[in-house]
Amino acid sequence: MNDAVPPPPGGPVPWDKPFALKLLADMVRIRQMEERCAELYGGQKIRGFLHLYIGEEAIAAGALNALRPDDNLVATYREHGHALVRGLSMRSIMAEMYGKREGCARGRGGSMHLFDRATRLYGGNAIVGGGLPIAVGLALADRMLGRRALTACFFGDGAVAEGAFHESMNLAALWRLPVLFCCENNLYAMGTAIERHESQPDLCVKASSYGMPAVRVDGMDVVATYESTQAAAELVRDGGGPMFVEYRTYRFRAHSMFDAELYRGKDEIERWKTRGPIHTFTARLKAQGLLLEEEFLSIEAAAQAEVEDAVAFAEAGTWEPVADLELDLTTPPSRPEAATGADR
Ligand SMILES: Cc1ncc(C[n+]2csc(CCOP(=O)(O)OP(=O)(O)O)c2C)c(N)n1
Ligand SMILES: [Mg+2]
Repeated sequence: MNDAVPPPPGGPVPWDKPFALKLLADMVRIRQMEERCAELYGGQKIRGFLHLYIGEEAIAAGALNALRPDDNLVATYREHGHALVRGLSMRSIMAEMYGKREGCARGRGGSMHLFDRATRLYGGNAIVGGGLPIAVGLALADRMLGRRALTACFFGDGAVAEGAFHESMNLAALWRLPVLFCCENNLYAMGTAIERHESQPDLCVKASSYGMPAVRVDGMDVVATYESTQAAAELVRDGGGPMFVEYRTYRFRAHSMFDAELYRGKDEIERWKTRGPIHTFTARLKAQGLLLEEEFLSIEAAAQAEVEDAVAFAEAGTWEPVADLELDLTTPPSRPEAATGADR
């Protein structure tokens, strides 16, 4: 139960028009891509697991635009938006969703494992908390190589209850590694509300106990996510050690495509929708004279065209031949027919 819904984000947008519209466009692109993914899932074009980010777009759009191309990125299974803002083409994301060879992980990863070395996206990850030790390792490697970059590690509130979270926070703080811990606190881990899985539901208090600075940010306000991530990233890059940013957010859709949502009321979802990151930001830009209705419509139309192009690309993509199935295996598969009597 999460009854307390703060007022919608508001106030002046401190950016020039091109930058403000870029961040708006990023949120719209994520939203439209994922709404199409939901339809494609219904049509069994996308199969397996699918976790939508709808409602949470201001985090990926704001935080990732505040990073530099040299920074590493580690994400979760709810990472479609992160991949898109990071610069992966929507085509390569959509083809990966389909499981086609033209996808960013050659169709072997699917929705939960978008990966792209060129943009330093070191993966979505199906394991809750699984990205945190990877992020600490990447940051340690950077330190040893003398690279001045940080590793931004995104994870949900549910990861805070995992051992990997504590081990990673401890080592990163002890060794003052350049990790930006980005917690997307959407108040639920699957069907479990945060008060039911955390002994200390104030996640900043928990993070501070490791001796690293922690800030809470309105994760539905793209101005706040950008500004606070940029400030935190500067500190981390300048050798200030790791930092923890808690983005308070809310997902508007079910946890995944298999979730009857019996753990929260429709009224709660509706109240959080008043804080929707796209419509509140759009209203602020219009009030400030930074956005005209026709400009908004053309942003939407461009996103729609990009989505349809990506779907056509994925449809035209190819399946990996069965003969290639053993590619990339590091251990030769054991074959029962080749086993000797001694093996048995
Ligand atoms: C180690 C591990 N335990 C359990 C699961 C099953 N599981 C999948 S998602 C999830 C909830 C995670 O919630 P949170 O970290 O808050 O992320 P959100 O889905 O809210 O973005 C769980 C428990 C898993 N994938 N990995
Ligand atoms: Mg969560």
